[in-house]
Amino acid sequence: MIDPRCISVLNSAPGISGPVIYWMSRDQRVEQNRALHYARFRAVADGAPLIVAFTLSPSFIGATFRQYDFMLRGLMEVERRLRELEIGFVLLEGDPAEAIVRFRESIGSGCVVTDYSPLRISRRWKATAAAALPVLFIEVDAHNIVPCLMASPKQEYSARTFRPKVNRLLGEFLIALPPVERVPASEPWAPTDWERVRARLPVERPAGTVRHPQPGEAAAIRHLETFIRERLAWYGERRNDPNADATSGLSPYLHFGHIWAGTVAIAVRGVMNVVNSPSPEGWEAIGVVNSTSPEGREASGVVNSTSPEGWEATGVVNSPSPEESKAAFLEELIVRRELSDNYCAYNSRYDSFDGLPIWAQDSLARHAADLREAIYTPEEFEKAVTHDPLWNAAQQELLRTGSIHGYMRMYWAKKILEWSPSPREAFETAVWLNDRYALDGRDPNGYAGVAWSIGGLHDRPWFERPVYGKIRYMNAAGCRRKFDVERYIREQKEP
Ligand code: FO1
Repeated sequence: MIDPRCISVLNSAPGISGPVIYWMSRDQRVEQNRALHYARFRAVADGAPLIVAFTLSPSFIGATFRQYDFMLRGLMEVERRLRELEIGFVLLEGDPAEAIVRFRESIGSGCVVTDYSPLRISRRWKATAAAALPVLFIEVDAHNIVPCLMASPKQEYSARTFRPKVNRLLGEFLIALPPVERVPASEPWAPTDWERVRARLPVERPAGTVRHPQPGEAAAIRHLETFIRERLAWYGERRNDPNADATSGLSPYLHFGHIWAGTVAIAVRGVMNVVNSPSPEGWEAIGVVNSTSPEGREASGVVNSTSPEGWEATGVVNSPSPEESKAAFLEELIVRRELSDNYCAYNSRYDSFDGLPIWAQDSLARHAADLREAIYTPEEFEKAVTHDPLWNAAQQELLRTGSIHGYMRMYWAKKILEWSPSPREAFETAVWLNDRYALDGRDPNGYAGVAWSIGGLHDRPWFERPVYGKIRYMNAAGCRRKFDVERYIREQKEP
């Protein structure tokens, strides 16, 4: 059974007998999906069929064909897997709230279950559906490890305040679910015509080819296995080197829910030996994540990190051991990622300059009129035509691959602050480009990342300087000290 602390009731209508619908949105997978498990439990208890419905919205926060393509190919796998379990799958087009209400009526469903997202658009869909559904409507946090609303009842100030809250509950929620079994009462459903769905998608298809990872649940697991086998041991040492290929690359899979963060955490925590480990004996000491608490690492000065994996600024590492690599990765996977959900859940202006901490807004406003070394329009940023080859390389990486290496993402965002007419416009440009081109854009992690880089979110005031005010500064010299900048620039031009 699913822990009731993962569950919220969204309306006051009764659950009645009839098919159960799982309205899938954020967690687009079959295994390790608490919402699907809960819906299945209700269906089996009632002797009723279970149908998974995905409502395909004609627009989603600036997403273009590259994100829809990744998502739809993942959903094809969901449909295939569900068919093997004799669970129905249906793709509904049009306005999501209206579509789900109509569909429920058409099959006489007695209960609708959905997954959790803190984003406004998802909340709006659910609020509209909750008002119109005449049957019980339930939300299950299938995305976070510790359910977002359970981890904390308020917006957290920083990782330092959030970490103990998550760590206290981690043992109670980091639990693998059993594999999904057939639902006896379910009937076969007509297969989705994916080609027709793709052809009709009314979304923009910006020019340029995208080389991105294979989508879907199976690919996500393979990606995780490769990361653990080949890169995890080097993560602490090399994650800030964009030429080193040491980061997990799991972000798009986590965004679309092709994999549960808990699956990743359990696998990483369980690693006792790693191929290519710099010191294999080091792995023998690895226990649970709490055994090397991030507080301990910060106190000892080994890791001085302050942001999610994708937006890391100052990961300072003195030849970390594989054990420290693992703890550093888990800190980002669990604490920093779930802190982003906390930000979006409790700050309705998460994607705007107005959502930033007041000290940061005030400080940036005081420096809004400072002389800039250059000023670019959003379109110039988009086309990667600034005076700085390093910045252009990061933007080229985004255009080509749908992602920017974690360390460079920060440089990318901070220079947008430096070269925009105002901090507010900088924030809007960074969010626009990230939403439009990043495979994992439109995610709480992306909004928190931009807010961290440009607006001091979850950070502290630093020394005052032009344009940045008290926002943490970053420059190309810092990049040069960390990695071979010329090589990175070259490789973005000739991938
Ligand atoms: N969720 C849906 O339920 N329907 C959609 O049509 C849809 C499109 C979409 C496009 C790009 C993207 O990045 C996400 C999209 N999502 C969609 C949802 C997404 O999985 C998450 O719910 C949110 O991004 C929250 O993190």
